[in-house]
Amino acid sequence: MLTFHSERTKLRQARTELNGGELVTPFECPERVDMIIDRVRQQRLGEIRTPDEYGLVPVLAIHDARYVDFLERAWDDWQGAGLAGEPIPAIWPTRRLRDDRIPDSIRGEVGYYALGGDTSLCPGTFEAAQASKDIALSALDHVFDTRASAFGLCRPPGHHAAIDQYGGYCFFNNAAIAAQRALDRGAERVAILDIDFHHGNGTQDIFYRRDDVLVQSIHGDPQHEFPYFLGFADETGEQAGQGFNVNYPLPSGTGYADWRKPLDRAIARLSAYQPDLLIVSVGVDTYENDPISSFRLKSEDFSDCGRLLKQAGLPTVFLMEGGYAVAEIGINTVNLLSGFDDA
Ligand code: SS9
Ligand code: ZN
Repeated sequence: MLTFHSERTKLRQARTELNGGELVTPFECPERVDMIIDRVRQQRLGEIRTPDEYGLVPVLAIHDARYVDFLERAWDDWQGAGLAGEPIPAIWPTRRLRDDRIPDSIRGEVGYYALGGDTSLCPGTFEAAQASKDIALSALDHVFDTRASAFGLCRPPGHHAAIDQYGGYCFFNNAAIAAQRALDRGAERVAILDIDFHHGNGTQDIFYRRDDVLVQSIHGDPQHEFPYFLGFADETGEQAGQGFNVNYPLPSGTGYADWRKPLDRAIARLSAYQPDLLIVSVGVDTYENDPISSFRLKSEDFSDCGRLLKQAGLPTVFLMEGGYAVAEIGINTVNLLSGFDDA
């Protein structure tokens, strides 16, 4: 399988993450990419290619223009306001406040556009987010043109990013941007399957009223896991999208035997939908030793998961999302991709 990779993804090097009331070194770090690419080489997964550049047009097909402009200038504006640390919101337009006005001071804007306080902005974030979506689009185009599968080593991840919201380490929704491009190139139906530990709230929200993208997510129950406020089983889509969103929340401590049951159901739902192409949001934070998650998948389980995904029989675009056990992230990710290739 072909891998799309860019060193530009490492331009995002935030110093801080607000975690449990402390500023820690971010879990979502550039070393994740090095570990994965090293393993791709070591295991000879296949050729590694640099992505093409697509500019902002495909981003604006999904995201709000003012949001994109905000991301581009946020770091400079924060510095310009004389603020010393990295941009982290301290107030949000939550219940009982108005969310129909956008402040014109940077502290207010950060609160308006952030979905959480876990994702500090830094110089290089906008450029890395652009590299990440270029990787997703290049992988999509390769799969669209050849019907062979591909891996986009995206970073920063994308599935928590909504039309005008960043957070959960995500800025541009790479999977959504790729799905929209497939449709714009003539696909009739696209399916997204999100196997990251966390619910893909951004992806769900973007396509919630549409029937041309089937969105399914297997994740830690939001009753007790990030993002807490979306990802429940009763969220099935609205209007034209009714029945085209499927959530499979699972309890803490879920191991592979119970994790693969919803995977089988998701693959069955996929087959009924008959999409032209499948996009897998790949998170390996379902791993037993992930520092911020609570499932118990073992490294060899990812190989079996890849094998099962092959059964869907679809041209497949794998896009990297989460996975924070840095020492094992390469093994787990490449196990999944090789499991698919070898099946
Ligand atoms: C650790 C918890 C907050 C949320 C996790 C985002 C995962 C993206 N401070 N971070 S795949
Ligand atoms: Zn995750």
